[in-house]
Amino acid sequence: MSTVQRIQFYTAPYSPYSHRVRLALDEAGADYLAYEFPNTRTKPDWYYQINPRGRIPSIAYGGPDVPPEEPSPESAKLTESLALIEFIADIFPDSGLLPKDPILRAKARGFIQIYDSWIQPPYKSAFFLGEGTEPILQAIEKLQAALPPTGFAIGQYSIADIAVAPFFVRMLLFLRHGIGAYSQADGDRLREAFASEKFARFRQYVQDLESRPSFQKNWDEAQQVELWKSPPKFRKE
Ligand SMILES: N[C@@H](CCC(=O)N[C@@H](CS)C(=O)NCC(=O)O)C(=O)O
Repeated sequence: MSTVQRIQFYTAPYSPYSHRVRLALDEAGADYLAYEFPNTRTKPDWYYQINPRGRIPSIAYGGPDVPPEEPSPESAKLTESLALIEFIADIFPDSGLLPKDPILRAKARGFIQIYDSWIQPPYKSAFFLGEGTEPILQAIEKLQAALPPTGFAIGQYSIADIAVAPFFVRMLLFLRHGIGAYSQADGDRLREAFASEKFARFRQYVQDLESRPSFQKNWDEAQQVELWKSPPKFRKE
């Protein structure tokens, strides 16, 4: 089996996509170096050598011990949070983040696909664009139906839970603090719905995600509220 090489992780505290990777690294017990960008969307020129799209997260994997701002041509430049969490599961096979059983692997990937295809678009529309909240409620009902009666998405904690946790915990945080582009009436409707019996399974699932030690280690509610109070991408009416 190959030995794990140097992991230089590029991240920022506001970023839910980066949060996925941080959770995977900590769940796997990885040794890694983290470079934290401040809460700005602009990236320095050197960063485009690592991710030509200028997005976070990314990982420079392997190569010599260099400063994070001077990436070596010898490291592999890896991007896209879902690819990164699978990569971490691959290099730490004993972490169980991606089980060996092909059926469970397919279930984990399927759950992530449900999130990406069904939840992410109405979440963005409701919270970032203020385009109404009914579609996100319908989508979360579908996701609830994909969950087992108790516990994590595929039974054991896996990349499926890691992929959704940063988004669901932020979603409920935003609602508690009135953060987002939705109208007052839509916010009230969402809060009422999520507090109802119909969404009890979803609430429990998010609570389980949040209770995970790796999540607790990487979550500061007050900091998140501060970071998200007026991010440039929220379009308030
Ligand atoms: N599909 C990418 C999305 C990454 C992404 O959009 N990251 C945000 C931070 S959460 C970013 O870098 N935004 C910079 C920008 O908006 O210019 C992934 O899964 O890694």
